Amino acid sequence: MSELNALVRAVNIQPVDSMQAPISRPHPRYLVGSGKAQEITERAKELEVDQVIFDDELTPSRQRNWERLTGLRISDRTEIIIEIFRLRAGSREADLQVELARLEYQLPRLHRAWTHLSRQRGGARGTRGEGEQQLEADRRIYLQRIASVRRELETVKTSRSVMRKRRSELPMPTAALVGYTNAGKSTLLNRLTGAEAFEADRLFATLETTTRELALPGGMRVLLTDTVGFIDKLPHNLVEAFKATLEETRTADILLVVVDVSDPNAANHLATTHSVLEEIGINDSKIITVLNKADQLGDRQPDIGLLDLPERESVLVSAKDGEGIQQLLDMIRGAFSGGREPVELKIPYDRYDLTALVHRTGTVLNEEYRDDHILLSARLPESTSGRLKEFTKRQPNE
Ligand SMILES: Nc1nc2c(ncn2[C@@H]2O[C@H](COP(=O)(O)OP(=O)(O)OP(=O)(O)O)[C@@H](O)[C@H]2O)c(=O)[nH]1
Ligand SMILES: [Mg+2]
Repeated sequence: MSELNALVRAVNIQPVDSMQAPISRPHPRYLVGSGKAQEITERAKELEVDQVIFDDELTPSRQRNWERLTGLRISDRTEIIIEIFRLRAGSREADLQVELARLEYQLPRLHRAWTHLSRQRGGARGTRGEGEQQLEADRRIYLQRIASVRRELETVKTSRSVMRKRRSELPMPTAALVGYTNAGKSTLLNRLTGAEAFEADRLFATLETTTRELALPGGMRVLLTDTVGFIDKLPHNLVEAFKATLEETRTADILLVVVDVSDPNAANHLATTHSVLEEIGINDSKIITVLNKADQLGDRQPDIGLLDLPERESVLVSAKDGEGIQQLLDMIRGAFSGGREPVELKIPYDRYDLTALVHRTGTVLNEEYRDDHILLSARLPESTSGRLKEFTKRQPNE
């Protein structure tokens, strides 16, 4: 509830009261049972509110039912999150992505206006009412707009991938900062690279990705990208819409998953982050879990659930006062350099793209162009050797 409160405030709505209702079985009409619905309605009338906001997503028909019941404006968490994104968007691409999510959210909810209209005008008998024709016209307009936003996004995306391609031709390994909103990703980027990414104590401060060069101990240079934050119940169409932006995350060699360790919900935030990563198709990247805001822990110990992550390295840091930063840098370096035995790779020509990955992330010791494959001998970081398992000729020490 405190998170919903923060979300609502972020769109300049003043919350006056909150109520919780157990949902054992989602009620078809109101989500909650009709007794509870009545109770909520009475409370809303009593407090003379303008709007009722649900933390769970309401189906279009439930939303309509609620509007009929209360005569008030009814929103849900999804609508609020989309609105925050709309307010924050600062580039053409982000604008378009949010617009797409917003149109898709509204499309099935267009009846609202129609219901209104047909009630006002008494509807039509037998023939199709004006309201219904209006609804059809509205839907057509929405669909056309959705199509044109998609087209424009494609164009923006193409130029972005050209840019990324150009960048990936540079022999630079990449890392990305991901995690729950407000975890401190931008602050960490600034701390690590001396960048000046926008950081603020507010939800979804960052909607654009920022990439900076990071010098690791020992001289290796990597590109570090800051990304948009995640949140519990992140609207699916926003995830879809932001896939292009999150592409940076998918192509990163390692992920720094940042979590605010001082937040009582840290473990949930981490779980949400991992499920969003999965949703955008990332499940085999090398991950370092960064437990940030250590300075705010005081005497408390970090949640043991956060530290006990199988096969995942974690480090306790404070982006604010610098604690643990050196250790984090060493870990990043370790993840990239590996320093292990060289592996032999047999890469078929139709997977030529993979040789770029090897060059980018590892040290190539030998490269031969055979008749039907490329033979590579290289020292690779774990992240890359994992991805190339099926092309490994022989594992060291086997
Ligand atoms: N005490 C303390 N505060 C921190 C630390 N790191 C970040 N913060 C604060 O946490 C707030 C959020 O930081 P950001 O860096 O904007 O968080 P973010 O993860 O980029 O958030 P989004 O862009 O919304 O996803 C800011 O007020 C920071 O000053 C830290 O180590 N300690
Ligand atoms: Mg940020």
